[in-house]
This record gives sequence, C-alpha cells and structure tokens, in this order.
Amino acid sequence: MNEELTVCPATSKMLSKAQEEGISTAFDRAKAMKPCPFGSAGSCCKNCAMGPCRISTKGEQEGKGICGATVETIAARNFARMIAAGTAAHSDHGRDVSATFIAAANGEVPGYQIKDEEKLQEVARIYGLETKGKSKEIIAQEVGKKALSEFGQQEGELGFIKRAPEKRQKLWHEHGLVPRGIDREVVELMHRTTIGVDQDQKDILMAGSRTALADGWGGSMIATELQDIMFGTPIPLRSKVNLGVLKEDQVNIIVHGHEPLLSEMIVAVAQNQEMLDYAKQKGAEGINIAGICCTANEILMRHGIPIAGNFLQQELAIVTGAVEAMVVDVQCVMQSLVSVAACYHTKIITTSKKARIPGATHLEFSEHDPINTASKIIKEAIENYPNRMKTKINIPDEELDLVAGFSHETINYMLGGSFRKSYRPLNDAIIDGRIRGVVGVVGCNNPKVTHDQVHTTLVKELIANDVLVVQTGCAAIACAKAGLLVPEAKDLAGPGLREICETVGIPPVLHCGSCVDNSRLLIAVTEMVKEGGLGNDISDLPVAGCAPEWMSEKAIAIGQYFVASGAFVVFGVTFPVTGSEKLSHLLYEEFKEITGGSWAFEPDPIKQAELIIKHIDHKRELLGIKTRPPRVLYDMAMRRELKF
Ligand code: SF4
Ligand code: MSK
Repeated sequence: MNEELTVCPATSKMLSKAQEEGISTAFDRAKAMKPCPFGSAGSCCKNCAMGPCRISTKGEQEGKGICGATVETIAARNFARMIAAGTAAHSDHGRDVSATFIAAANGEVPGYQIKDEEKLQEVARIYGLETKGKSKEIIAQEVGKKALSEFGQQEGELGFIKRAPEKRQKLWHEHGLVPRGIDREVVELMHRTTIGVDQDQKDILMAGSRTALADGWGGSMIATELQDIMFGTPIPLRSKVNLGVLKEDQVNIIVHGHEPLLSEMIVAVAQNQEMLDYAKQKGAEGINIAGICCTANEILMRHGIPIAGNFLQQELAIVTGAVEAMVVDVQCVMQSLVSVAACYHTKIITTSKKARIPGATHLEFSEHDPINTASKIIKEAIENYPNRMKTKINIPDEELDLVAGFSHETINYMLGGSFRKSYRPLNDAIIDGRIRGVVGVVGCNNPKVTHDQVHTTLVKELIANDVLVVQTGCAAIACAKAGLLVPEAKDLAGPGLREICETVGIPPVLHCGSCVDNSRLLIAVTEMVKEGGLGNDISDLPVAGCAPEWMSEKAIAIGQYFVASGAFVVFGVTFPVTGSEKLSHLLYEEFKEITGGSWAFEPDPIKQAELIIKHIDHKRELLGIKTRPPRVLYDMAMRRELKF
C-alpha cells in the first residue's frame, strides 16, 4: 500500500495509521518539498550577505559568485563544511564521553565503572602511557585526560593515528594530512571556507580530509574506545528488531539519539524492583526499553536491548500510541516528534545540555548523577502509562530476530578462535576466494528514496556475490528488519561466504555498532593489512564502503575519512558535488592518486553493487588473487579439516 515509501511492513502499517489520523510525517513532508536543484548539487553559496549565489553550469560561460568564486570553489567549500559539521558532531560526543570517563575513573559517577581492563591497557599503550604498578583507576584517569587533551591540542598529532598501517601513516605525513588536534582542524576548516580565504578546491579538500581523519581516527575512535572501556566491549548476542518490540501491557520507553551515557543508566534503573513495583501500581506489567537510531545500536550491542526502528521510524513509533516516553539526546532527532506526540499521550523528554525542543519536557542529564536522571525519567514514563488513549493503540506485529555485537575484537575471536585470535582465517578466506571482499554498508535513511529498499537490495546483492558485509547505524537496523542479521541468512549468500557462515556460525551481515563505531571498521581493515597477504595498506585491500540512503553531514565526514584512509566509497540518494564537474573529478578520480581512495555516486543499489564488486575484483587482480576456485561440496571429513 505504501510500496513507494517503504519496504518495511511495520513502517507501512504505521504510515497508513498516521494518514488516517491526519498526522504529518517526514514521508509526507518529503513528498511536498521541492528541493532546490542548486543546493542539492552543491552549487549554491550563502557564505556571505552578497549572496546567496546560485551557480548554473549550463551554457558556455560558467557562472561565478558575486565575489568571483567558481562553482568548484563553492561546491568544495560546501562539502568541506559538511565534513566540519559531521566531525564536530562525532567529536563533541567523544569529548563528553572523555569528560564522563575521567569523572568515572575518579569515582565521581555512581553506577559507572571500568569494565574492560584489557582495552584500557591497550589504549594506554597506544597513548604511550606507563601502566606498570598503577591501579586501573589511575590508568583510566590518565587515558581520559590524554583523550580529552586531543580535542584542544594545537600541535603534534592525534594518538590513534599510530594505529594505522605504517604505509598509510607515511602517506598522511607526506601529504600533510595528519590531524594536529580535533577542534583545531574543525575550526581551521570553517575559517578556510569563509568568503575570501581558501579558493583552491584541492587545497580545501585536503584540509577537509585532515579534518575527517580527526573524526575517524580521533573523536569517533575516542568515543568508541572509552565507551567500550566503561560499558564493556560488545560481544555477539541475540535480540529483536522493529516496532513489534513495543509491548501493549508495559510502560514503553524509547531511547533515541546517539550518546549511550544516559541510556546505559536507563537500562539499568528500569530493572530495579522499586521501579517495576511502581509500574505495576500504575497498571503496567513491566517496563520495556527499546531504541531508535544509534542509541539503539549502542544499548543493543552491549545489553541486547531491542530496537524499535531506524531514523525514518522515529515518528511512527509514537503513532503506535503505546510509547509513554521518548527520551532523546543529540543528533538525528526530528523536531516534529513534539507535534506527533501531541496527538497521543507520549512525552518527548530532551536530556542534553546542548539540545532542547520547544514543547518537549527537559530533564537534563547530570553526568555526575546519571542514576538520579534515569530514575526521574523512568518515573515520568510510568506516571504517563494511565494516560494512554486505548483506542489509538496499534502495535504492528513485526518483530524479527537479529544478532549484533561484532566489535573488531569479536571478529578476531570468532574467526580465529578464543585461543588464537587472529585475522588470519579472514585473510585466508579472502585469498582463497571464499570471501570475495569486505564491504561496510552504513548510514541513514532518506525519504527521497524508498525507506530501507536501497540498503537491503544492495546488501542482498553483495552477499549473493560472496562479499562479507559489515554494518553500523540505521543501515544495520534496515537489514536486521529484513532478516539479514541472523545466521540463517547464509542461505542468501554465495557458496563461499555461505560456507564460512556455516562453519563459524555467523550471519553474512555483521552488526558492528553505531555511527561512531565506524572507527571499529578502520581498525578491522588495519588488522587485515597487519595480518599480511593482502598488501601493505588499506588501499590494497578488496574492501569498500557505501552509504546508500545517507542524509546526515556526519555521513560525509565518515565517507571522507574512509577515502583519506584509502577506501573506495559509494554514496546513493544525491551527492552534493554534482554541480561541479571539476570537484566531481577531484573526488571520483584525482583522490585515487593522492590517498588511494575515492568517491563514487550511484543511487541505484544494483549498480552500486556492480561498482563495488568491480572495485573488489580489481584489487584482487592487483593482489594476484583474482581466480576464485570452483565450488567444492564438502563431506564431514573434509569439514573437520577446514581451518575455521
Ligand atoms: Fe556569493 Fe561569494 Fe558570498 Fe558565496 S561568498 S555568497 S559566492 S559572494
Ligand atoms: S543515527 S547519522 S540517521 S545512521 Fe547514527 Fe542513523 Fe544516520 Fe543518524
């Protein structure tokens, strides 16, 4: 019924309910919106009050802005500013995690502790900190301070840069791409792109690459590593996904946004007997926590908390009529939640110092007392349960199984075994052709394309061609809802990948976490290089990345840090450089000569898969591992001989 809008049946049902109840959603607004062709092509500049200048490249004379800026300068500046904004978002998350991490190490945050001592030691070693004879609390304080200092650092280089393959580090040094400090790179990029500063597209994009690297190998990686140390490094677990995870007879609390600092505590406090008794007193059978967007991925990975949906389902979760509270922090939170919630009993609760929405209830998260904040929020939700409008409740049945929790450490253990953790078996499987390559399919939803359709079509095509898929963000949620994140999905994989999945017991599509956890993928590809046999740099590997339904500036920052790290990256929907042939050429072609990585733009998922597979096969050919052996049918004796 809503085939053009979504391939997710639960989303379709709730869209119909929203239409019947006269509720406007992002899907309706997208249909009504007429996007400016200059803006979406990157050729509109509003960086000063002489403009906005909209540049047409049609006709013989290429247009210029009033200040004389060419279309490639304008598009490069716009693109760079998206990188700066995306880097700022991920990195500010990392900064807050670092500050809370220090407070936790000082024993100032009841409920938070150092859970992963092995990772603490590892991060301390990378930072060059002496750990001998020191307690874990002291080491954690020093690690936290070092991490926090990297945001304001003015000279030198970020500590995690040393984790990259040596050849990559050398390339970055030669091209001046090593970030000096996270905030410094963001600020400098904003300066460079104001009117009358940097007007050379390549120079702007080199600075953009350095800023993006400050995200991937800086702010995002700090967020991931410190969260793992504090809350535990994920290990594989089973859970459920889609709007069917909401419970008709329980208090439903949805956590939405990005930072797990508060949601971790909401999950813990919701299990307290006192809270459960209070919920019963108000007529509910229990308290049900579910997630949306990346907060969902964070608490799914560490606690198996079910996921209600991805980005485009946030309004529709409220349309079920069964959500007592939607608790939001930062990023990807739609302002329209408040107006949708006004048609039901749902409370929208903002919790971040940095993010308020008019009409929402604000209960500010105190990083020094998260238990208290979590308790207040849960009580608000429980007290709202009796306000449900019973006639408006309709929870779709869709609720599928998924397996999540594939940190790069887990991939090590899963493939190498507990006693010989190593990427060797993965590399061997790539070399012998059972796995053709590895592709990260990540990113958002965008109502300009059919919800979840591009993600799922691309991923099905890739696994059918023996490509192992690793996922983060809303892309992972899309594929989970399509049943691709369970071991049984091996039946959709090509023979080589299926054999690996059967032997190891993994799905052909691995859920690796939230958007900041794309940094896990950087480490995974680095481990593949270090393991040997697949070249000396990330750019030698048969790997690629894709954000088929992207929408956020953060996606551009992620794409650029993968390109600067040597990967091939394909984006769908629209791409904000198409207004400039020169900038398109720089990103699609010239970057190959600089970083070994490059961008491509292709909205069609089958064509995206073709581009990616072509790239993978080209890399295999360069590595001399082009030929894939014919399929062999294994008997039990042969299976026992297998390396996995
Ligand atoms: Fe126009 Fe130049 Fe001002 Fe941009 S900076 S709005 S191109 S005059
Ligand atoms: S939440 S950035 S819509 S992936 Fe990370 Fe989803 Fe994109 Fe937000």
